[in-house]
Amino acid sequence: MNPNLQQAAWGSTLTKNKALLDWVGEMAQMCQPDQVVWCDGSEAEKKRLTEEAVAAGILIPLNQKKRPGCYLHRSNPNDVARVEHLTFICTPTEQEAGPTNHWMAPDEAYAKLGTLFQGAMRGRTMYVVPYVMGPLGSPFSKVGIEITDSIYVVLSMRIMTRMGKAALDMLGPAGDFNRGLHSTLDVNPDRRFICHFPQDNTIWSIGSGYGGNVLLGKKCLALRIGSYLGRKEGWLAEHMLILGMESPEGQTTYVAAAFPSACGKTNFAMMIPPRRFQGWKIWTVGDDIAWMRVGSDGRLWAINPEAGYFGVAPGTSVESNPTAMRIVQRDTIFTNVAMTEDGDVWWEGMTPKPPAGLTDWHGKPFDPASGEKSSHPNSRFTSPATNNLALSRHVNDPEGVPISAIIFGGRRATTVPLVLQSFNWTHGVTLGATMGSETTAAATGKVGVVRRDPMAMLPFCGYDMGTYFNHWLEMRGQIPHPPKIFMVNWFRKGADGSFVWPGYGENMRVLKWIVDRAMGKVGGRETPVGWVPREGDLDLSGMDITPEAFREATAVRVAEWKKEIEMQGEFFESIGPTMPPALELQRKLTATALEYGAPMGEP
Ligand code: OXD
Ligand code: MN
Repeated sequence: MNPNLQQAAWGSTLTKNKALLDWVGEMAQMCQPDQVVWCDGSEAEKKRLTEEAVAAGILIPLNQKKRPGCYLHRSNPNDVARVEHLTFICTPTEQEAGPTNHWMAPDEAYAKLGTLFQGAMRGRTMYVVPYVMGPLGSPFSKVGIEITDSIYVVLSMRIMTRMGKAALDMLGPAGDFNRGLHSTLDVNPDRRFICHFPQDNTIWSIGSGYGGNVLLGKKCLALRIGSYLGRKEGWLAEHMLILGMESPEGQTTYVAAAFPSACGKTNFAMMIPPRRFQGWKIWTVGDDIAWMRVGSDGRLWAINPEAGYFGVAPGTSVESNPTAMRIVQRDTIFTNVAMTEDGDVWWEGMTPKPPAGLTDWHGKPFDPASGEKSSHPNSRFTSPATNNLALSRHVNDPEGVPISAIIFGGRRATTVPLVLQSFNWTHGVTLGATMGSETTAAATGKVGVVRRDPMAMLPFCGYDMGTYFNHWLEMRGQIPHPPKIFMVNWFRKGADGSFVWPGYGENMRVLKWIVDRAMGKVGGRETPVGWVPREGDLDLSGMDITPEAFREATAVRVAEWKKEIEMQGEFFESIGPTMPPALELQRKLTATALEYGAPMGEP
């Protein structure tokens, strides 16, 4: 290796950690960058890198009067989303990765990607990005180092994580850090791989610049490697938002909620209660990921490992999420949104009509008559959590916040009521394990097929799904005071095809019932599939909903559920031999209750 480079890889003034210096040296040897830059996370570094990114056309400055500190990034059009078919779990055996993951043998993956990484950074800078997932100094937190050749990644990691010198200080001389290596290479889908090596606490990502594939702290470490570590160490890494609901008396109750990607987690985590709930507040702890452990008081405590939001832009508006609209007002990197004539941003759903003179996400003049979208449907904003006026003051608490309820949210046009409380932990785990969305004709040609997304973790569980369900079941034995488990469905449709529940801020009413149930303060109706609110149990005052619509929203129909239970059986079978018998027994129990409990089914 060129001696200057050797010096740069080895000669960091930021750390003396031998394991880290050795590894960076080894990666530099393989990737052969022109220089190695260790990131300290300082303001001066941010300024320097932003200027470089602007000069290179990687970031386009937006109107600094309207959006101070905001930039637009346009990705390669072939690189706009996570790539599940190119995402691999590289465990020694295929069984460990399980039937829901793509698997590659570790030796094969290291060899295949190693060939691609060989000389990949020639003519480029290698950035070494130390970061912490979780509050600094928390025993829950994990240190990662991401090596990347992308300034966009460095600047995004600076927003999404606690990044820089503080991470190295927290690591000290320990060798226990996640080793992340990333190169955009030539952004060619044929040379794009996202490989996870749970046993080595290592991630190699090549050929992409898209956030979910390359901000390695997020989906790769906090969920895929995190879930593996969680099982090994006795905790849970989940695709869940965390929020606190504060009553007018000042009492705050925390819940964690899992919804599939792009199903409104960010909106729910930042919900503004309707007028009827004057004096109530929702505080955001996190909008995407929760790490949960048993606290010394026997309750389940959660931290948000992230420090920012990587939110979907389209559909975000003053109506759907006023808090997010304020968050993106400053210090935000927008990816693949449209730009207005005066250097502001716009996306579908921000306002009813696009402003004149838009530039689309490809950088071309936008013609609203073209039938195209001005912004990519998966265009994003990357913003610091500190921009959030509703940010919980407990986000940096090393122990996190105590969770009173866990919510699983499906996207079902039929069958699943607005809200359902499980009878017990095993039943709750079954509700989570069978979460799913009904496909539409537009998506698959088959209407009413349910795509299961257990616990919203299908793309993110770093090991075998049946073993993951078992870990959830086993956690019960460790939690003397477990949270109550619920399922919600904002997406049920009536006979006319329209949504029966208005959603958004009105979901506060459902949340209030959930929290009151968790505290044993409110009634409900027992059905064969769980508890649902009766009329009068849910506060509907000041809301425009007819009693018929409410009954429709909360109906449990025996015929629909019998079909559902049968489909769940097929899904459980697909999980294979590690599927826990307890969940299958629970499914059969529900089938029996449906058989004998028909009168309870209809309201
Ligand atoms: C996701 C995301 O894809 O959070 O779930 O970006
Ligand atoms: Mn997500």
